[in-house]
Amino acid sequence: MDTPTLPAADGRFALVPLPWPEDALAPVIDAETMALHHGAHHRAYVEKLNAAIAERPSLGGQALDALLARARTLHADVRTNAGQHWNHGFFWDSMAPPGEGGAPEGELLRAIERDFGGPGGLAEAFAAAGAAHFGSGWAWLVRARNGRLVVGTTPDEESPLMEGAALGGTPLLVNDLWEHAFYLGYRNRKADYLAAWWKVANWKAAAARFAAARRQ
Ligand code: MN3
Repeated sequence: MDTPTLPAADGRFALVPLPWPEDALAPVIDAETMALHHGAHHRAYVEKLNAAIAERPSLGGQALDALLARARTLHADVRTNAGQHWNHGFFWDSMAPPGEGGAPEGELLRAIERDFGGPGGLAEAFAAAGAAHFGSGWAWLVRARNGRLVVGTTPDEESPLMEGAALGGTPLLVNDLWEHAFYLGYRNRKADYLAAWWKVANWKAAAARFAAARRQ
């Protein structure tokens, strides 16, 4: 389901195609934003990551999550681009065309009711966390190591998988808070983007991630 994190046989990471057409998330996210976000921004992170790793042969062939797990030891060129590559792959896989992402159900719904009072409370907490985050970053729904669901944000390229991250656990969903994610469609109206984003949340993917984390 989620984007593979291993480099290809030639040792290079690849830009994986979007899981749906560029216009599939409209009107929540327009096709031009998606084309630029994936084809220019994400592509540049992958190219810079490959260039940074090519300069450091000892890192060659390592999986992306293995790199993130030792983020503190990495040169900034590797860390920032590895983080951005992983986060963007996870972001694409956190979204589905409106009406196709399903809704929280089963064990995941029960956990959302327990920790947020219900899906409405979760949406509110998620949007509030994103709105309160100053500057570039990411808003996450995470299953913490104690089994609770937690909403929080990370700055820049940071993810819950990174060594030393302020927010730890198993990511279930992520939204991109960088302006390039919403500025063409929403301009300065970040709160509108955060509210609309729930129409494209991929609850089927979140449920699969939640079930896998509970089995560990
Ligand atoms: Mn982005």
